[in-house]
Amino acid sequence: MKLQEIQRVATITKEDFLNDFFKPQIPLVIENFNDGWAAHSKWNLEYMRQMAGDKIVPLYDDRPVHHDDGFNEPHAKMKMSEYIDLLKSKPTKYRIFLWNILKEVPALQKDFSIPDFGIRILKKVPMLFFGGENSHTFMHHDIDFANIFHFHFEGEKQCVLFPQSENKYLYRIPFSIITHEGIDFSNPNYEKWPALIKAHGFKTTLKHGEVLYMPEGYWHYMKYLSPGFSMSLRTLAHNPFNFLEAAYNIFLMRHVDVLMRKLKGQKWIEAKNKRAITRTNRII
Ligand SMILES: O=C(O)CCC(=O)C(=O)O
Ligand SMILES: [Fe+2]
Repeated sequence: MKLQEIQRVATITKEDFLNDFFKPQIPLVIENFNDGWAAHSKWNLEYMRQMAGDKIVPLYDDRPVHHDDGFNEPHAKMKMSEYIDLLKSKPTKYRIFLWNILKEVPALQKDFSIPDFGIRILKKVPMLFFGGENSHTFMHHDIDFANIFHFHFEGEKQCVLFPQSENKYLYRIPFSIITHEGIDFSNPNYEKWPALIKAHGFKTTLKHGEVLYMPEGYWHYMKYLSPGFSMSLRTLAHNPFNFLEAAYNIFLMRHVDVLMRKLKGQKWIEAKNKRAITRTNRII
């Protein structure tokens, strides 16, 4: 893989963001984004314990997909305060994924406002993600091909991104939005995954207070180097082809996959994993 460092700016105007990053769909890190957000100084794991300690949170680890798993079904549950103790005491695979702030902890809304980057950010879906040291999310792209603004708090997070143009090298799983789960994108084994050598992507390490802009449909792998959390804000896909692809994913692809899991069970998962390998290796 050839990974280029994502461009960084201290701050950026709306015009420059639109012209230099949104229109050409280039990722960016804004280091000192601060719209007067209280979140900037307040948000850390201890504050989350105060605000949401008694909430029961859904947790995900990195176990491979199993046909019995529903779409985004959690692997464990515990109280937020216990989860934060766990994060702080030792490395853990458990992550919180797509936790809607408005639904779960509405009081957190007063700590941030929806920023104006010149594109319309959806107000109802600010999502939180938490992870322990060394936990990671599978390489995936979001099902809705959104533009994503990913605000990071506490700790450090390693990010590896690929545009959709690299799909053919990534061992994509059919009828899904992930790549083959056997790949470690923080240290890939090229003997096992030779096509990855040809993939061109981006990388960065996010620190507290930084915002990562991910263009539409960008693949992302994220590894928490230390315990921390992030909030993602999103816009609808602007490119009409991406918008159509999103609609196909949401209204058809997802349901076909669920149906086939029911009909064929684990064989369906195995067949998809195999197909990811044969169709990718064929092109090299
Ligand atoms: O940081 C994570 O755990 C995943 C973030 C993510 O996938 C997203 O913001 O879309
Ligand atoms: Fe994502």
